[in-house]
Amino acid sequence: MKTLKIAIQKSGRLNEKSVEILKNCGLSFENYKSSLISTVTNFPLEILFLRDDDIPEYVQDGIADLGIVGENVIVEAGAEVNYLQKLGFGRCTLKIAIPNESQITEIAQLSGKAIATSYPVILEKYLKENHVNAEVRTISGSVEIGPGLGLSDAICDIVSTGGTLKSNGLKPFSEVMKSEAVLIGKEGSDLLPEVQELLQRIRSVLRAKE
Ligand code: PRT
Ligand code: ZN
Repeated sequence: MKTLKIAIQKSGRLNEKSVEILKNCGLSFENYKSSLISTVTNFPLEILFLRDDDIPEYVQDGIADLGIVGENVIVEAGAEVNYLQKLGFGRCTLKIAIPNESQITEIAQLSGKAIATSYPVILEKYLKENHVNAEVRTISGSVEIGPGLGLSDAICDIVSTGGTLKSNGLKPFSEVMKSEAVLIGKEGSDLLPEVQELLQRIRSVLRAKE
């Protein structure tokens, strides 16, 4: 039997639920915070613990056969991978938000404005589709403070409860994409019997939760 590799987030918002779904599939493995790789003792599988940003490429390049990561990260990376299964956790929405006092009411009014984001690829595509010519400012984190600092007129970031927007004096303006955690595979990996077996187990865990 081929030993598969699955890449999951090492720490962060998707780590706990990713570990949980694999354990619920009946897989036994140690989950030490310090380890970067863990061997499943009752299934031909190794688990790689990575930064979420690295997961789409690892799967595209076949370093891992499978991965669990947010759709937003896959689309931003432009990775060519197969979506095998939506997993129902890590749900969020990438939104454009503007300061509470902003007079902007229509998307066309974003033309000529600066928008701060950590998702330049997704944002550029959205602006293009909406025929908006705005300046995209890429920053790696704490995007929400951009408008307050005079760095940008708007932001494009992930929103879940909306609390972060609120506490930074911002309001949601438009929805760019919805996202949740998904199981991805290298193209063709779904043909492997071991992948089929794991996929079946994951689907029955998800069905039991419904
Ligand atoms: O270290 P590593 O690179 O692996 O992790 P990371 O820091 O890049 O990502 P992490 O762990 O923060 O998020 C992993 C994934 O969880 C994201 O790629 C999304 O798919 C998903 N997710 C779900 C979220 C959120 N909800 C979320 N609320 N990712 C980020 N946030 C942040 C958002 O950026 C904003 O700062 O939470 C804030 C907004 O939350 P609310 O509840 O105040 O609206
Ligand atoms: Zn990340």
